[in-house]
Amino acid sequence: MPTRQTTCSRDCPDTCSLVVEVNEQGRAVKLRGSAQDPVTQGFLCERTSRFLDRQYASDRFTRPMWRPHKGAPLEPVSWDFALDRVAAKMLQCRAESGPSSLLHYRSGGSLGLLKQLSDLLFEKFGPVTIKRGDICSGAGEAAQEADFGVCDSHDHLDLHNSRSVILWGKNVHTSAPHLLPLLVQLKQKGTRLIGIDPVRTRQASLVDHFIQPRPGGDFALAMAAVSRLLEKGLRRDPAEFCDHYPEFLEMLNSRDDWPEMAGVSPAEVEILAEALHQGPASIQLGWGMPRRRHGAALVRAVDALAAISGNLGLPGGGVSYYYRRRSAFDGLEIGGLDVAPRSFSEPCLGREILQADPPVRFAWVTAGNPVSMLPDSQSVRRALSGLEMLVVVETHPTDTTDIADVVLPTRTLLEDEDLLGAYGNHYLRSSQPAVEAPGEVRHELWIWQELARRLQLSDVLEGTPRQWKERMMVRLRETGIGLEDLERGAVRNPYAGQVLFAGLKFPTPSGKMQLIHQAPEAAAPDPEFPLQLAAFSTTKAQCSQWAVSLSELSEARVHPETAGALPDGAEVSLETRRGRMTVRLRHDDRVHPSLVVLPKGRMLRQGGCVNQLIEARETDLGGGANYYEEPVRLVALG
Ligand SMILES: Nc1nc2c(c(=O)[nH]1)N[C@H]1C(S)=C(S)[C@@H](COP(=O)(O)OP(=O)(O)OC[C@H]3O[C@@H](n4cnc5c(=O)[nH]c(N)nc54)[C@H](O)[C@@H]3O)O[C@H]1N2
Ligand SMILES: Nc1nc2c(c(=O)[nH]1)N[C@H]1C(S)=C(S)[C@@H](COP(=O)(O)OP(=O)(O)OC[C@H]3O[C@@H](n4cnc5c(=O)[nH]c(N)nc54)[C@H](O)[C@@H]3O)O[C@H]1N2
Ligand code: SF4
Ligand SMILES: [Mo]
Repeated sequence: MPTRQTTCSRDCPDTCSLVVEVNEQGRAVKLRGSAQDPVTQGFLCERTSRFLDRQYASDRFTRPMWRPHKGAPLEPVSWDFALDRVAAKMLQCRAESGPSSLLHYRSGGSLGLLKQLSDLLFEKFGPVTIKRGDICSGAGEAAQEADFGVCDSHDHLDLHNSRSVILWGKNVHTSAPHLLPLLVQLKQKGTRLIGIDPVRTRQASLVDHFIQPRPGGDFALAMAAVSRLLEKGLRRDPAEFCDHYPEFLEMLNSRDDWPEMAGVSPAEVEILAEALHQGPASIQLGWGMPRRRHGAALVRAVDALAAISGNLGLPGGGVSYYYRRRSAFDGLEIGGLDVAPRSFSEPCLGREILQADPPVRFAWVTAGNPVSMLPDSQSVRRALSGLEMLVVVETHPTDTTDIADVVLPTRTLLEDEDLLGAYGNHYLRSSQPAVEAPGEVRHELWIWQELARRLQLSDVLEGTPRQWKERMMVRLRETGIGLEDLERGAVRNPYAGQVLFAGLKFPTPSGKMQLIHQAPEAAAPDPEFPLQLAAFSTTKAQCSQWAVSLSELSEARVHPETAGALPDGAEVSLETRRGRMTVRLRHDDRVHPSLVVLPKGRMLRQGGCVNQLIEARETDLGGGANYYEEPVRLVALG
């Protein structure tokens, strides 16, 4: 059967090269991972292995849809009908209330580089109101930028130089599966693997040592390990390459109960400290861990631990969190927050729209499902429902399209044409259509160009997708890499080094690493809601895009001790200060006793969404969302 090659554009660190088997009718019949791609290595994750069910789902949007009035069902209309009305409303809002009365919201439904052109159009039209911060990795990125001056990672193959690899809050089996073969290989050759997670994930059976701190206990764990390292003796004086070392020591010495605070034993601290002391040790930080109130402080504490233990700037070391996936491509001239007349905190989007003065009248949402995925779903729903016009560019129905006035159908990852960097490796890839889009589905660039024409901005986005890809390849061409090379397969980013901060030089104003020197305040316990609610990724879903049919109720996993008299399988009420939701209880002794774990991604339209229970709050830095520490209680259904 003929095959076509493209790239998975989902919000996932791996960015796999896909091989699509296409039959004579032009229908994709099988998806495989490319064996030629050094990261993909011939296999796909569970959710994309099942993507053909989603690709050919009967509820796929294949025509523009229009809601004649609020509450009415969506009706199919022509592109001209839909875009004429959208453009007229945009011009009206700008003329009557200024550009800040329009909101542009783009999330991570596709990580294609061309998706930024939507930002460009809305900036040229306005600039309009945009989001500020980042619910996904905002806190972690801001933490590393504060410490190192940049948030980037060692090459993943540099792990071959590590004596120990510490998987800190990183659920590789679920959210970065293509790192697994490398970890297995490293283990076989004797690299020591350590996992740190409040949930004993499948990783516990892979690693040599699994440490299960209390959720958010990572700051204290890092401090406990630094204390132990100081007792062992340091290889190099941190003051030579770090600012604020005396203040850091003062903070460290302000208490002596760090292991108890972290909820770990001195023996576990010793395992961690010894691995770092021997070095080289690489810390692989998960993207999830910093999604809590003091998320950035946790990352900064881990960065400090790596610095003081002598594991920065050398092969096999480093704290790898996010790979700068756009860095090799030429950027677009977008001013972003510098020019936006107004920005709303992404985690608090619902409340910010509801309180906006002057009010928001129009919103354009693309590549996201904010009603289900942002904290406090109900306020997001109320805020977006109350606008004069909500336009959503989508492939499939969501909680957000359920309240949209206009839905514009766009291509799936098998139909798309774009460029991709990865946030879990240093490879660059291209996507090109493996199958034709059905019905009246259009590439997003076509949608923006048609809109631009109606807004008298035709010149802003001129060009085909391929021409735009070429425009982003100028710097790469200078190194001899062309678009044709990316279309043939993954190419390593020639601008990314193997190792960061060689010679212990940091791109900070002083040239030194910045040590955190203020401990976060512990949250006051909430006796009425004594547990913490968190919803983590599962292998069955990509955020709100499920690959399996869902059971009637969401499952809440709790430690049997925590469940007490509530039996396994019982229907219980999960209650926070924001609301309540009926869930099925599952006893699971791998979950830390203070946690209630739900799957991330279920929608309101699927019988309940965890984010309806989660308050909208920002993290300490970077405008992240505090998703993982919502005070909660379990109540028997009477
Ligand atoms: N299958 C699947 N894969 C995905 C996604 C998906 O929805 N499904 N989502 C994608 C997205 S959007 C992203 S951002 C990435 C990353 O996706 P994330 O879901 O952010 O995954 P992880 O980085 O593995 O972070 C989650 C891990 O952090 C642990 N954790 C939580 N709190 C703490 C803590 O306080 N301390 C420590 N040490 N650990 C903690 C959790 O128990 C869990 O094992 O993955 C992508 N991959
Ligand atoms: N409780 C809780 N909530 C969380 C998290 C958590 O851990 N716990 N994780 C958070 C994280 S890390 C993230 S990144 C966010 C993710 O939140 P979102 O980015 O909103 O993620 P999705 O639910 O995947 O929604 C993306 C939508 O884009 C659509 N789409 C796919 N391809 C395209 C395309 O090419 N163009 C357009 N226009 N649309 C496309 C998909 O059909 C899908 O409906 O959720 C956050 N929400
Ligand atoms: S979602 Fe991630 S692991 Fe799955 S195919 Fe896409 S890039 Fe690969
Ligand atoms: Mo994310």
